[in-house]
Amino acid sequence: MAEIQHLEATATTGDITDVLVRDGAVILDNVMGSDELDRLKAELSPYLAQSVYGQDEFTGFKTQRIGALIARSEACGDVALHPLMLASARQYLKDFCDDIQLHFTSAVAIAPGESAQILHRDRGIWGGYLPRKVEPLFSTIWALTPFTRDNGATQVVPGSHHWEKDRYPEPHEIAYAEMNAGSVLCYTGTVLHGGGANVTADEVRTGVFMHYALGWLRQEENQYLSCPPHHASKLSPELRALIGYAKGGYVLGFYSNPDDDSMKYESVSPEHLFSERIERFGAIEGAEHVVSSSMK
Ligand SMILES: O=C(O)CCC(=O)C(=O)O
Ligand SMILES: [Fe+2]
Repeated sequence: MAEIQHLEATATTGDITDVLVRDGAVILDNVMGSDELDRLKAELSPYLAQSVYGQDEFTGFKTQRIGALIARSEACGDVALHPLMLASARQYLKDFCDDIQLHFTSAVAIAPGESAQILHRDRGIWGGYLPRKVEPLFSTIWALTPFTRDNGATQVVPGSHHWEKDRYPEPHEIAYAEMNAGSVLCYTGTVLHGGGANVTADEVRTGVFMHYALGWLRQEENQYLSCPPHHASKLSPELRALIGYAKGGYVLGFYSNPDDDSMKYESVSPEHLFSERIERFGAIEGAEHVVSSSMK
């Protein structure tokens, strides 16, 4: 029977990325304490109390999914900025980008009677155009409730990020992300996985998803609409930059303010929207550098 390796919460970035390189998934046990869990549950429960179920087999007819977590929940902002997860995401994706961005936020609650989600690779959202040698994602699922094989723990196929595209796993190659509330599953965009079936009578399995992607890719959840500027203005500069209100390269992601007739905000970083003057990619290292990147 396949298994996902568990590490202690004291694991280092190197420990985490080593297992990810080998297996495509790893669980960190008991990272969050009960106070943090209570805060997350309190902030998310008003939304989860409404019945917004999936509308197809993939999203699950007995599965609730709510997004816009950065605008809706301060505690989720702290989860997104979790230092060990952020550092591990940056380390894991460093060969493919100058920096990462928050790509997707969701609370996913799988209710009794839900069937197993089809196994998939999350990188499929880009339609298969990304070369396989580019790993686009470092994803996390934080357990708000215990995850058990019976209540819908995520199915993961360790090692399948190295497989040929059309190889499908045998049942014994599928592992289940069983973990305590407060633990976190980290997995890559290329490993096969899917939500589990919930065969319990009365347990709902709830996870908070924070996915990080290469800074130059289109985000799965449109952060500028899920967290528009009047919400983003309440966030820390670091969180704002992480969700996309910052440039990702010399001319990547600039904006011009259409309402500013003084033309002061022409082709500037989104940070200017919030009166910040951080221009990480403001100056070029030299025209040669820009030209050589364009030739790669
Ligand atoms: O709910 C889960 O455990 C996984 C869901 C998933 O992989 C997805 O919706 O892409
Ligand atoms: Fe998925």
